[in-house]
Amino acid sequence: MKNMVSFILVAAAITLSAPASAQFAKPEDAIKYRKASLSVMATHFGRVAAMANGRVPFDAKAAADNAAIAEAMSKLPWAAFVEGSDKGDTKAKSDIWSDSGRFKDASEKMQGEMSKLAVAARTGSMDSIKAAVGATAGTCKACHDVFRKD
Ligand code: ASC
Repeated sequence: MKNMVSFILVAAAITLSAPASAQFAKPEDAIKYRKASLSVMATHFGRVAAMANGRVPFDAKAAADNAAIAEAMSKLPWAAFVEGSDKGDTKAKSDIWSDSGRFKDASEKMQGEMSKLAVAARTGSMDSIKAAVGATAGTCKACHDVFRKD
């Protein structure tokens, strides 16, 4: 039993620490994956933002549900910025790989603000949601300004 538990832990550690490139057969697959996860994130973030901006009536449950999905999605794109996926159907700038520390920092800022938005949405406070939507959108833009081609 102890051996079995050890085996499972070792297998999980190897899987989670496998190079990101090993999770995608081709660079195009990684590009598709990160675009898809960013697109789903933007869709659900946008639904919360629409409420915060008064374009859509406020619905506390919908805001919390959408923010939770956006938060989950915010964790996904980064493993798909694999080496060699700067070419192809992508607006990713090569700085993502040459200045990877700065890119990681930018991605972590966004994830942090998106998590705060999910917390704010669970409280149901429109003022907190508005502030968190603004802060989150700021982190999206900051990263796009530096790392995305027009
Ligand atoms: C969004 C979205 C982005 C950001 C950005 C913020 O809703 O899809 O990329 O906000 O426009 O400036």
